[in-house]
Amino acid sequence: MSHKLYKNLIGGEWVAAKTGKTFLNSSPANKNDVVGEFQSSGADDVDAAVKAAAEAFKTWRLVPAPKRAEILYRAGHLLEQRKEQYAKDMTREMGKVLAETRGDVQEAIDTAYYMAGEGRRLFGQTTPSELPNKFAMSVRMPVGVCGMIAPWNFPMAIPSWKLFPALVCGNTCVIKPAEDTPLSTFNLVQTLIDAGLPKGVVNIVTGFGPEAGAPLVEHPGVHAVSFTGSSEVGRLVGQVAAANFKPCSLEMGGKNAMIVLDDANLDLALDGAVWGAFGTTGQRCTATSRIILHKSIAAEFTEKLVARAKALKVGDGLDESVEMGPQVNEQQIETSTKYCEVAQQEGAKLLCGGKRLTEGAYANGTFFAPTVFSEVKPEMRIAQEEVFGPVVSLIECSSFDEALEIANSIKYGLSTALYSRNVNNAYRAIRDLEAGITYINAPTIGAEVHLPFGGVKQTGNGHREGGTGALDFYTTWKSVYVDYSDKLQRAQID
Ligand code: UN1
Repeated sequence: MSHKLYKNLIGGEWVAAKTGKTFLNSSPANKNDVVGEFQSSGADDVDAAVKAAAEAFKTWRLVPAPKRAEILYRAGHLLEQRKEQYAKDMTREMGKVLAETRGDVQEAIDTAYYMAGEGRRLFGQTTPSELPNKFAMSVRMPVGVCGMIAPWNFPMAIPSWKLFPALVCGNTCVIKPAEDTPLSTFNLVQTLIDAGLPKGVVNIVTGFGPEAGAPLVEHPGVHAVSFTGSSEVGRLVGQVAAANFKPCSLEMGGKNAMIVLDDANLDLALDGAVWGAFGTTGQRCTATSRIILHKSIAAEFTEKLVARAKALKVGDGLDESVEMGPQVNEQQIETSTKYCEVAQQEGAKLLCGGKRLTEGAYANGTFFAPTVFSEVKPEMRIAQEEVFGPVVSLIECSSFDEALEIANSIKYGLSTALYSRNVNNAYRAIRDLEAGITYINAPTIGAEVHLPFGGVKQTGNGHREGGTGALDFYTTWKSVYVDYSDKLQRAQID
């Protein structure tokens, strides 16, 4: 089957990488289905893109924010019209089921409208001066050229979390999409171009981390870096950024716990567990990967969860009846396989799944069976390390206090959930769970775009995407003093 060749977008032109190399993007449901051929870029390509972004910044920063926002409104509208096609492209390139890829495009639409609204806000502060006849305020200024490295699990939503706030704030961008999902970034950026985005304001450089991602982080012309991905790579990104005093937003791993107490609505908790653990094939940084069960309901919950996991229809996400798609690539299958081995060596009990699916229609794809482990102890690796696959660990507890302690006994702190009908427990969970997100009677996944998204501990480095947190990252404060007294006034002295 013939496939399309995609080029980098630099200064508004589609150009081949100077490396002369390309790579193929194929479907995880069927490796023979080639989605497209993309540029395998290197440092020279990144350099050209950063220069184009720097040139575009000279004029883009001067476009009034409400006018910049109009482009986002139009892009949101176009995304609505293109939602179905872009969802199909996304399912084809990364595997998650159509209902979810539609949701992913919807998240970009939501972000477009939310951030477009910021065009007429971007609030700063006005505040009295300590001196007479003097006016004081703070205003948001764009940061400059922003380098963005995006993951494959939310191939349109997460690039939109990065691009849209950056743009409304007056920045220009160079984005490197994940090598597994470049097409969704192309679709997103094409929409911005069709909505009227000027040349060079967003540039795309495709390729792999070491060759294309590293030079983007290192480039002296990049003023801020936004990265979503593994903690391993995030640490490197953070180190390079720190050495250059570059603002750097890192959004990384999770080992998200759902606590189910003895007073929970068990059927509701089950629905939440299935969705939280196996939605997106477990490949969300917010995925439910630990379920902490009160011992009095553990047996019943476990039995029902295993039945639900076994009944899930796994297959090609383009088939509307499929409930769980493939994992994104061979590497993720290897990781899931490895953790299933490690868990069993540690003494966890495999209740279902635990292996790759290879028969029949699964033969050409990277499918992994929905997997449940019981008898997991909080300190086991399967309870501590991120798998990023359809693998969930059940841990028993005797009390709410113990559940909170287990939930917090990890290095990550992204999302958490409590199922309980006791309002006192709910408020304690909100206060005591060490995480950037806590859900009450809802699973660990499902963040909305107008609230801050991110985590504590090793999940992040203190920044937030979504909501006004994104504006804080993509702007820098300028404090302004206007003295209309016509004389020298000395702060702290006169
Ligand atoms: C991610 O897991 O990488 O909250 C992002 C959610 C989605 C975003 C997840 N809205 O699950």
